[in-house]
Amino acid sequence: MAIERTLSILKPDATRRNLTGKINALFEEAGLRIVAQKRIKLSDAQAGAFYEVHKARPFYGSLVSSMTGAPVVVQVLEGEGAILKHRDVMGATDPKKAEPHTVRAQFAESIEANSVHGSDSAENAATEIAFFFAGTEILP
Ligand code: IDP
Repeated sequence: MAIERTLSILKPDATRRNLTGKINALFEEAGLRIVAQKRIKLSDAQAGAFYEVHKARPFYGSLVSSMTGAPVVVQVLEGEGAILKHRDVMGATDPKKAEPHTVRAQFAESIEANSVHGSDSAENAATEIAFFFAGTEILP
C-alpha cells in the first residue's frame, strides 16, 4: 500500500479536555506518524473557509463557532494508507454510531463536538494540508 499523508485536527472539545495525547496515542499505535504539528486558534474566517463545503448545511454556523472556541491542534499524519487508516481510527461522524475502539466512540461529546477531523480523500488531503502547512514545515 502507498505511503500517504492526511490532515488531522484535534478539535476544541479535545484540547479543552486535555485529550490530545490520548487521541494521538491511538493514531500512533495504528502506525500513523506525526510529521507536522501546531497548536493554533482558528479565526472565524479560517474555520469558515475550511468548512466551506458545508456552507449550505443547517449546522454550518454552529460548526464554525465550535471550531473557534478554543485552540485546535492541526497536524499531518503519514503512513501506509494513512487517509483511510486515520478515518478508521477516528470512527463515524456521530459518536453514537462509532465502533467502540475509535476516537469518537471513546472521546466525542456529540455529533458536532466530535473531537477530530480527518481528510476523506487524497485530493482533499493535499488541499487541507496546504491550507495549514508550508512544505518546509513537514518533517518526515
Ligand atoms: P466527518 O468529520 O466525519 O468527515 P462531515 O460530514 O464532513 O463529517 O462533517 C464535518 C463536521 O461537521 C463533522 O465532523 C461534525 O463536526 C459536523 N457535523 C456533521 N454532521 C453534523 C450534524 O448533523 N449536526 C451537527 N454537526 C455536524
